[in-house]
Amino acid sequence: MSHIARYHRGPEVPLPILYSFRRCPYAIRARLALACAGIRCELREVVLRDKPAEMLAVSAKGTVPVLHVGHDGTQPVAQRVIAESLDIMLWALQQHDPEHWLGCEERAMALIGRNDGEFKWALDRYKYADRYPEKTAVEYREMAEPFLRTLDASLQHSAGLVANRPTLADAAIFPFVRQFSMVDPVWFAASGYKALQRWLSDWLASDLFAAVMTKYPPWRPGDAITLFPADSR
Ligand SMILES: N[C@@H](CCC(=O)N[C@@H](CS)C(=O)NCC(=O)O)C(=O)O
Repeated sequence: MSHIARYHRGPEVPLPILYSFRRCPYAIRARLALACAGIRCELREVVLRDKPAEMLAVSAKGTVPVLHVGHDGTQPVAQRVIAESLDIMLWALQQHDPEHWLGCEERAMALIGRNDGEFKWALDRYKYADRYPEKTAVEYREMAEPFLRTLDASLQHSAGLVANRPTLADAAIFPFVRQFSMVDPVWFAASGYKALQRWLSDWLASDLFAAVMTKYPPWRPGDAITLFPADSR
């Protein structure tokens, strides 16, 4: 199979390589944007405790996702490594934004900042409370709740978190709310966050989410190319 693929915009450029980890919420948000934008990649599934040297060679910080654009090929394409999930989302959507996820970046980025800051902090401790014995899991969960209340209040009035449609904010935040809900699904289902529950269910049931959650074996050098999204041609 050739390394040369077509972007939706036409010119022949090398296929970007996406280093990814299926369950990582940052990688999920990046895959959502790439799939939404219709950008084909070569997907390399990473095992976090055994990161490929090829990934570390382009991004020494060692987090996933990493998108390596212009790594190879016959055309003179500028090398570019994008090693932050939000930057990958913006890069993808700036090329093609069929669902209009862009357009309210200021409000989206403010909410995503809270997600990646205070909410992620509390989520990690709620999920792994045994590693953070200063407080109980319930106390950590309570520390996550102001953010959930903000989300739920927005969703009571609109279809998306910052607009009356799903946007960058929804795609970027959904994987973290999913992770939160999975810590104690019974508690989450019984909670008062009804609008948030509906929103989460809709994302979980979406074709887009299904398309980005295909299971792949860990990548090893020399493997045949794995195309992402799986049904892209
Ligand atoms: N700010 C980064 C965070 C990415 C991140 O922390 N990913 C985790 C996996 S969910 C990771 O790669 N951790 C490195 C490790 O566990 O070794 C982003 O938005 O891409």
